[in-house]
Amino acid sequence: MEVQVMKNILGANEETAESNKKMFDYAHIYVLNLMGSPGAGKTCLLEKTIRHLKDRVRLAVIEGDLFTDKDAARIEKLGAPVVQINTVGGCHLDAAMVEKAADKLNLEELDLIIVENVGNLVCPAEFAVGEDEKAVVISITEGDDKPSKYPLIFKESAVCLLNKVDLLEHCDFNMEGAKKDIAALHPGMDIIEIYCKKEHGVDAWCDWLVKRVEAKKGGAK
Ligand SMILES: Nc1nc2c(ncn2[C@@H]2O[C@H](COP(=O)(O)OP(=O)(O)OP(=O)(O)O)[C@@H](O)[C@H]2O)c(=O)[nH]1
Ligand SMILES: [Mg+2]
Repeated sequence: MEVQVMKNILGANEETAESNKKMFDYAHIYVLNLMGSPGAGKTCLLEKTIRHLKDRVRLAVIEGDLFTDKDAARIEKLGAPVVQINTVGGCHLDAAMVEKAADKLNLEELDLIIVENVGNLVCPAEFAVGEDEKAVVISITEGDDKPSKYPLIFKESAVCLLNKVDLLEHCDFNMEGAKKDIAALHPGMDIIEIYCKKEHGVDAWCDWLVKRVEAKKGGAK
C-alpha cells in the first residue's frame, strides 16, 4: 500500500514537472534545480553567481525554505527577481510549488532560473520540478563519505560543487577519494571545487552555467 501511494505521488509530480519543463522550454529559459545539505553554501553560491552574471544573463531565483524568507531576502538585496516558497516543514520542493512560483515571474524577461531546493541530501533528488538539470553542492566540512552515503543526488545531478575548500586544512576530507566515489556513482559528472565566500572557482561555475543558458537560448521553440 505504501509503495503504491509513493508511486502515485511521484507519478503526479512527474506530470506537473513535464508541463513546467514545456513552459520553460517555450520561453527558452534554462532551469537549474540547486540541491545540497543545509548550510552547504547554496545561497552563498547564488549571491556570487548573481554578482558575476548580472550584466550577461537575466537570472531569477526561486527559493525553497521550510518556514523563513531569509534566503529570498539575501537574493532580493542583489536586485534579482526572487520568489519564496515555504514548504511549511516539507523536506523538498515539488513541481506544483514551482509551477505556482513561476507564475509570479515574468518569463519573457528571463534566461535562467535557479531553484534553491530545501537543504537536504535525500528527498529533493526524488522530485523533479521541471528543471533542465540538477546540481548538488556539498561542503567539505560534511565529510568525504557523503557521495557514497547519499548516492541518488550525485547520480541525478549534472554537476557537483565541492564548497568550502578554504577549510580543507582543518578537516580530514580526502578530496581524491571523494572525487573517485563521485566518478564511480556518476561517470563523467562535472566537479567544480569552490571557496564560494571568496569567489574562488565561481568563474568556472559561471562558465558552466552560461554555456547551458546559451545552448537553451539557441534551441528551437
Ligand atoms: N568557510 C567558508 N564558509 C562558507 C563558504 N560558503 C558558504 N559559507 C558559509 O556557510 C554558511 C551557510 O551558507 P548558506 O549559503 O546560507 O548555505 P545554504 O546551503 O544556502 O543553507 P540552507 O539554505 O539553510 O540549506 C554561511 O555561514 C556561509 O557564510 C565557503 O566557501 N567557505
Ligand atoms: Mg540557503
